[in-house]
Amino acid sequence: METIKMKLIYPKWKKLPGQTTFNLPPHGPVAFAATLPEWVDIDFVDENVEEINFDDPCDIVSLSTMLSTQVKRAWEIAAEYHKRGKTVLAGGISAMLHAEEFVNHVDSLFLGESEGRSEQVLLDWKEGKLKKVYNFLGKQPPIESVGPCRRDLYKRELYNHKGVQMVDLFHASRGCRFSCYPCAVSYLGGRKFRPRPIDKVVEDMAAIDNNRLFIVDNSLAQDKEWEKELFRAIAPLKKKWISHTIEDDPEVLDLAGKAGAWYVYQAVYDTSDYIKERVKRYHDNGIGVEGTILLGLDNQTVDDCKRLVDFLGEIDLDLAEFTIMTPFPHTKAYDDYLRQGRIFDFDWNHYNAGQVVFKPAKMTPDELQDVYDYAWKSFYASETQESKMFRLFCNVALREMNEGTYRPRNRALANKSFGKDVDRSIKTHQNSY
Ligand code: B12
Ligand code: SF4
Repeated sequence: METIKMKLIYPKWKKLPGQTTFNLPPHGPVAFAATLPEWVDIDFVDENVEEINFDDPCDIVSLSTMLSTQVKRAWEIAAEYHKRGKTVLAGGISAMLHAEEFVNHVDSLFLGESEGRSEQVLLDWKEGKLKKVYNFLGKQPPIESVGPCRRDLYKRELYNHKGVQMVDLFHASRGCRFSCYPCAVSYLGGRKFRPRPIDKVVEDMAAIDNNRLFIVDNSLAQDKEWEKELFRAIAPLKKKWISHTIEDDPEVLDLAGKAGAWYVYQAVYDTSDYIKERVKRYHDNGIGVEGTILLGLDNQTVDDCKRLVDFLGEIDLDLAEFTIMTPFPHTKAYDDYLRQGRIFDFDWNHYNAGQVVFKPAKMTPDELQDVYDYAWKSFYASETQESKMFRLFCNVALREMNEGTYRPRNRALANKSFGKDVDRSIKTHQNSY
């Protein structure tokens, strides 16, 4: 088959004002790239870290989007390529969540997971029979068909934050059996937990030339036996990893800690002793905790939000991330608020979880915006986010030094950025758990 050149683009999205500015290598585009036949030569551009040269020669353009805040930029990019007479395909999470509008901006929209399916799309295009929509929503391919991502497409030097090695994104499972109110995952993945075969996970993970990973699975609290098997199997790889929630079970947490769990994103939704002890149990197993705190739920007043923020000081979180309740399309929240006439802003660039786009039940939109600003300022008043992150980084680097796997990307740059001898600081740092 004659080789074709594809320009694969991950459109830019704007970081929230309070957020640190590092960029992680995006997962969707390289997972999609892995499903393309070998006769496709890919030129990958992550617009968050480099500019697009619209005049680079290519036969076809593919856009891969994850967040709602990327879709309008994706449409601008498509328009630029249309001016140059190129065919534009699109896929990815927010292409699915905004499909009704997206389809008007591209030549072909792909909905669903692409394993075993992308070659046919390109063959259709070659024969001049490209369909406007390829809809595989609700029809997931066999999980065994998920293979290693095309990580060779990353320009590694662009993901080097202040000389510190960033994480690689990794999938050990797909789907989620839960269906939480503000979440779109059940719409995307069909409300079914789909674990990958453990031997494939180990093989795939071992081949990644990076000791630090973000296991992006929706939740590691879905199948205890699989989790235990997974953690036992990956422990010898000595990787260090971030993840979403891990099952609250003594044996699972113990195995997770031994398998290299570095820190987790854990929802902090109330001020109960349960949450306090949950955080402690992670720490007891050497696992850090970044609390994720959603503000603006229908049962919350301004005082409730402030009480929740104060409570964070008592539970010894390593980091906290605050988000404003946002009714993302294809969530229960969106359906309810829309029906109740409470959504007043449909500009998808504002759907970044840092801006109020709906009328909260027990406060005004301005009050919610203010309490969100208060939360960030208050939590990081005594120690900056950068400094807290550095401590988490020290924890992992210390463990790596002890295991002989420590490999800073750029020592000189790290020392300059942090204004100190980073390696010495790590060694003298007291592990906080
Ligand atoms: C990893 C992740 C993140 C990472 C992203 C890191 C990075 N640089 O990529 C981080 C932690 C930064 C993140 C942040 C947020 N996230 Co997030 N995140 C995810 C998560 C868990 C996985 C995404 C992923 O990597 N999927 C794996 C890849 C392989 O899947 P995929 O992209 O669908 O790709 C497949 C297909 O779509 C297809 N495909 C992909 N591209 C293309 C292109 C073409 C042309 C074709 C044909 C096919 C195709 O092929 C692939 C293989 O089958 C999803 C949930 C989920 N399960 O998807 C939420 C999710 C995307 N996030 C979400 C949210 C809410 C957020 C936050 C707003 C909330 C928060 N504070 O955490 C923030 C962002 C706000 C901000 N301004 O900071 C929402 C979406 C919201 C929205 N509509 O914008 C999701 C869906 C979860 C949810 N709760 O509903 N997130
Ligand atoms: S991915 Fe997380 S928030 Fe979404 S349904 Fe599953 S458990 Fe709930």
